[in-house]
Amino acid sequence: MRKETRISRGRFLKVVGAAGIASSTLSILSGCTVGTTPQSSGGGGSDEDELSLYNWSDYVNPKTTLPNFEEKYGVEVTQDFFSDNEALLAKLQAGGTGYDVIVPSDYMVSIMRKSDIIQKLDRSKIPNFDNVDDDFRGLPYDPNNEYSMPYQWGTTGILYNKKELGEIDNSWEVMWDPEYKGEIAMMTDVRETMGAALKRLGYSLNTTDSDRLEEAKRLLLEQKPLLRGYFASFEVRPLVQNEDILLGHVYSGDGFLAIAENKDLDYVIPKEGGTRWTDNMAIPVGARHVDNAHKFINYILSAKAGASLTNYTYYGSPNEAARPMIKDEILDDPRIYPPPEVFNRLEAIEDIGEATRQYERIFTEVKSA
Ligand code: N2P
Repeated sequence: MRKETRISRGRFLKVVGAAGIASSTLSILSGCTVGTTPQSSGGGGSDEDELSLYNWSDYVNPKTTLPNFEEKYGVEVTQDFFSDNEALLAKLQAGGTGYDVIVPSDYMVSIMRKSDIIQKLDRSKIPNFDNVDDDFRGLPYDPNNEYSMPYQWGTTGILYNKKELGEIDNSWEVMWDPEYKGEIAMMTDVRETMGAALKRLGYSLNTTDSDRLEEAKRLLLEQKPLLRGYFASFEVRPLVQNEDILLGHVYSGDGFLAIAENKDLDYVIPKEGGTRWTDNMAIPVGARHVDNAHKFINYILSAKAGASLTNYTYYGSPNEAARPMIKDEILDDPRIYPPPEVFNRLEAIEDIGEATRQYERIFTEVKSA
């Protein structure tokens, strides 16, 4: 059983593993911090020795990423989890989080820049930016990397039980198949689930066309009675892994973590296309440990930390220098590093401005229907 254990000031702060799903769910649902809250940093050690990270679940190598940073810099890291970009945004908008490093995806970096939620980076403190692959520099959401540095990238697709279903036709259609009623889970992530419906219809997942969005709504309403429910990706994973359901909509790494535990599962990127995303490290306005935040970002961009991340998470690395240390079985896996004909059918989620509200309204209506 995998475990993520961190020790802080001689105490176990938390254990994340099978049981940790519950604890990270609680943290997300209640908005509570697991471990020492950034606001209550008493108990020894100065503020300068701390770093508060707000991250996706299962997004560090539990053996190396945080422990090695803590040891190298003498900084104690507290990690909280969010379930999707919208939850991250809402938390930051509410203010007073004390987070020092957050990990928004591409379009969310753009939204956070426009809303003054993240601050400019001091690039002189991040020399390891030199390690970043050209393909991951200057992306449209932050053309000069003034506010963000890439963390990991991946895709969103379908985790399924191959033993029960055989090789499935790799199409979003399977998630609408009445034969699997009650055996399907979709993500609560608005842009991902609206995106899946739009892709199934053959549209861009960044469309702002109201008619197309209404069509996607009808498709999601048609699917809803077939679903076990809408869940965060890290909650879909155990449902499929433990064979409670047959088909789950997941971020690729959650799929591969499940496959590592259950060889009867597989992950596919639907032929109609889906999302490819890049997650990024950024420093919120109001962060209390800005210097440590820069140290952390620079550390993650080291070749060793970058490779160690990908060797655990099964997400792609934007770190070119890390490549020689990434396991061949990952680099050669077309489900992780898709070939151009698959990759080119994927789209990055973009900041679509005012139309965001329309996506949110429709998805709320679908969920409450
Ligand atoms: C990590 C989830 C990756 C985030 N488990 C998707 N953007």
